[in-house]
Amino acid sequence: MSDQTEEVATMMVRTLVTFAVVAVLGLSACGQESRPAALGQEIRIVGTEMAFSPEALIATPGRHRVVFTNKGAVYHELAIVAPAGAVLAARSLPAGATVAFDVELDGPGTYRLLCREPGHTEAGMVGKLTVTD
Ligand SMILES: [Cu+2]
Repeated sequence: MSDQTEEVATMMVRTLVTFAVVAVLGLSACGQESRPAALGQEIRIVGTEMAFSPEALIATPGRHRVVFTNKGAVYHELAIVAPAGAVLAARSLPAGATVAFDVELDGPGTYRLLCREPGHTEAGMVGKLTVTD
């Protein structure tokens, strides 16, 4: 092999190793979604037709930053509903948009995630946020 060929081969190996590392990191990130979001950690939720991902989350009580992304093709909403029924926060987004907002989770209980765009809740676009100490 000429020096140049060897250099190209080395670069290709490095690139492959980089891809492998990124893939492994990506996989482990997916595995963490069901873990509790500690205070100060972002709660990331993705909406598509017709589901939230993840559809079940766990968080500690208190103030959290929520990042909602609409990866669907139509408008989707994320409404966070307290156990007693009060809507704590709601954002409706066009396809491809992302919004970040803060929500105060007052105490332990089962909070609901809803998309209230016409027909979406009925089609199963709902989720669950369990708040536990
Ligand atoms: Cu929706």
